[in-house]
Amino acid sequence: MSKDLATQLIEQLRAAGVQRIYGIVGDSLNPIVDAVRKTGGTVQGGIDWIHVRHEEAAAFAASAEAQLTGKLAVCAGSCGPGNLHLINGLYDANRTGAPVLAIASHIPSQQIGSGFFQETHPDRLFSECSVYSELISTAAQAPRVMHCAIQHAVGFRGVAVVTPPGDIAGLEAVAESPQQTAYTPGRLSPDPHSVQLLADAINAVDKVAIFAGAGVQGGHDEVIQLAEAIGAPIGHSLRGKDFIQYDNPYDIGMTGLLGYGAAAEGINDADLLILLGTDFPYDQFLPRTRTAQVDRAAEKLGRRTDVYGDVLLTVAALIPLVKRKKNTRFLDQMLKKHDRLMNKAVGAYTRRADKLVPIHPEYAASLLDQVASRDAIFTADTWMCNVWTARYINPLGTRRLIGSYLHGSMANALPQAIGAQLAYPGRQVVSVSGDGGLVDAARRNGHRRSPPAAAEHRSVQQLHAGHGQAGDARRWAARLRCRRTRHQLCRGRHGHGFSRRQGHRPCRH
Ligand SMILES: Cc1ncc(C[n+]2csc(CCOP(=O)(O)OP(=O)(O)O)c2C)c(N)n1
Ligand SMILES: [Mg+2]
Repeated sequence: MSKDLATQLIEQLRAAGVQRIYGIVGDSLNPIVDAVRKTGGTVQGGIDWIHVRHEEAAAFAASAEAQLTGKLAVCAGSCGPGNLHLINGLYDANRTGAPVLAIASHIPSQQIGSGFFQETHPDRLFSECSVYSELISTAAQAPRVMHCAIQHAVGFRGVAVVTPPGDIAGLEAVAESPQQTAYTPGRLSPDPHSVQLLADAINAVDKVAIFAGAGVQGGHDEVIQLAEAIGAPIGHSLRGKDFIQYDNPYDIGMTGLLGYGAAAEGINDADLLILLGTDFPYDQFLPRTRTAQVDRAAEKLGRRTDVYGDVLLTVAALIPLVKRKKNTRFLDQMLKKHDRLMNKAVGAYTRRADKLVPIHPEYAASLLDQVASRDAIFTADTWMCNVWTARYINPLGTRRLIGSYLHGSMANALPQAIGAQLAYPGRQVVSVSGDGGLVDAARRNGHRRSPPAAAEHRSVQQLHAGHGQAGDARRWAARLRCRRTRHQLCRGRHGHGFSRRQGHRPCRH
């Protein structure tokens, strides 16, 4: 076969359905970049190269794409510092279970181990933030490594890293590529005995509460049905929000650092708390005993009345085994309390707030909820933007909200929004960025102040929360429907909160 190895590796990615690679071109990565160029881009059924100005943005964008589509997404960095810049975004992707493949190219193969210019050991470096990380040493080995990397990323839902030295990527391809089979994730059926034990535990007590995480995705109706049968209020984690908060008459909000509503009390007052598809890390917000857990990640089980299985299948198996609870006093109390708290604490920030100066970010977030489209994708920066989006954005079952929820990196929202917009060009994408996160993301994208979400990605809408100069939340909100605009609620150096003074950038339409 007369093609170079880089071309073969890129063909394998094409066969796996990859449409774009995020990264920065250069030195050891050039054979790969050239192979991408030769595909002619997506207009010719090939792969697009999406240029970023810092590889961390490449990893976050690929991660967002993978999280939203559930499919493999790819980023790349050249040897040494180039792929070191990927690492924060890759940690985030791996923790979040996003199937991302990173091409971390390497120094010339004959120099490995000599302390050469830019030398690192990517296969070792990335081992902690990946499910697979392998050095490519020969042309004969390469297609198998690429195949294994793809399978690991999609099968184990995490990051796979392949490390081709630049000279090896330029060698002639010598081995056939393994056949790329379509991968459809299956569901994990629970052991009936464990389900019976959980049903017994539920039947033995009066007050049961549910805490739902991202693992409830696809099981919304079954969880609601279970809650109805056993009179259980449902709290949720931030990652569970998209999949359980909508159309949920038993919703009592969130607990933990970003908590609101009656979830904290509901969880603590229950005789039994059932954790569904969540590995909520904050022990101090969970009761120490009286918990049961359902999860398909075996490594997260073992401390409770556990069931190893998919939430959907486990809950469906559980429903016929639980005795319907006639006494719904606990549920009624919690729902009433939740209602009161939502009105008093959460609602208070948005009532009669339209005249307040500076404009409250809660009010801006509530406007955003009203005017954003029904299938909008929101990305939120770590910390206060998480709080505001968690409280005021309604998922509706059709929207998506992602952030750096497990890794907690700042400056994630803008690059994630770029990945989301490229994956879904027809959907509205809104990045809700902190001023700190925005400046950080801006610097990485080579701008002195606020980034235009890169000229080529202007359809991303940005809501900036932060300091100083201003826009007007209502004007911004009214224009949100106007595509290709960027409006800043705030930007600058001094003071907190939103201001309605000077500096509003006019809509470019
Ligand atoms: C990469 C990184 N650096 C530092 C931190 C620590 N940190 C967490 S939130 C935060 C402030 C973020 O500021 P901003 O984006 O303006 O958010 P807000 O002020 O709205 O909370 C910092 C520095 C982090 N989580 N990640
Ligand atoms: Mg800030």
